[in-house]
Amino acid sequence: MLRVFRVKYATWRELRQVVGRADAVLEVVDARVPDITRSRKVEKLVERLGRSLIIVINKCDLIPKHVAESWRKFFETQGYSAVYISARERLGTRILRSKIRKSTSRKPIVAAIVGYPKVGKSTIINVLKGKHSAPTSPIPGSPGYTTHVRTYRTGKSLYIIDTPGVIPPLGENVLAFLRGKDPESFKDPVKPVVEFLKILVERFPNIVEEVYGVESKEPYRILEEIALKRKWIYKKTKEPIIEEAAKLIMRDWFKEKIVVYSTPDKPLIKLENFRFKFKF
Ligand SMILES: Nc1nc2c(ncn2[C@@H]2O[C@H](COP(=O)(O)OP(=O)(O)O)[C@@H](O)[C@H]2O)c(=O)[nH]1
Ligand SMILES: [Mg+2]
Repeated sequence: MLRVFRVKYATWRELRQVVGRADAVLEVVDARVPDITRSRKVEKLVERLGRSLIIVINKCDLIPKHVAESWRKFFETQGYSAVYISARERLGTRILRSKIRKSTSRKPIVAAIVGYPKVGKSTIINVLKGKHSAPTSPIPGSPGYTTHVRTYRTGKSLYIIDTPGVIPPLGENVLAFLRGKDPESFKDPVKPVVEFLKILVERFPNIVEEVYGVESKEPYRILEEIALKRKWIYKKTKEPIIEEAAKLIMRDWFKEKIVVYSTPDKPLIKLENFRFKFKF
């Protein structure tokens, strides 16, 4: 099959530029899997460039409040400033603004948003921009700076860089999937989803049946049944197209049809094991 469309992710160079232009960097993570959607590499980059970092745990409407609270504490004990919000429901955004203000003594403050794809970066930029913001360019305090990057003045002494820094999700495994890699960009979408289904079946035995009406507890069988139900079948062989079922599950995770979550004590995926297993 000819692939006509591929999502092009920002490069690390672009990410460094965005971070370099900011005083405060908001690292947005998905509240369901903050451990998986944070990036140590970005955190180190922000530190190295001497910017202040705020971890923004977004989509908190999807998890219990005490779990959001425990994640905030977890990040704070690691020495990071953290805040939990729901950009979609406009919850926690006042606290976020005040965190940004307190993060640096510089005035005005320029804030940048970074994170993996689909964590809610654009939604947060829009919320922070608000209704009454006005576009301003170039970035204050950088005379003669002429680029396409726009900042928005949002309230007193706070500017938001309009372009988010996108962290490229690498690899072909379940982490790449949860980090928002485009389903069409996987060479083989089945493997990462099988890894994911193994975790679901083990930890949340009813969820696959609830979401897909499929009773099997065996990942490949689950994919087959999902494909068969939707009549995704190879014409010649009559075999189910499990790649399509796998991509559906990837999309459904981001459509929030599947809601499970990590806690600091009980991560959805043990990252240590993963690094070892997949050698990265
Ligand atoms: N449940 C929930 N979904 C959100 C929230 N913020 C953003 N989203 C959704 O997450 C998806 C990706 O958001 P977007 O802002 O485009 O993410 P980006 O790729 O990081 O810019 C969209 O479907 C949003 O509606 C939130 O606070 N809660
Ligand atoms: Mg976006």
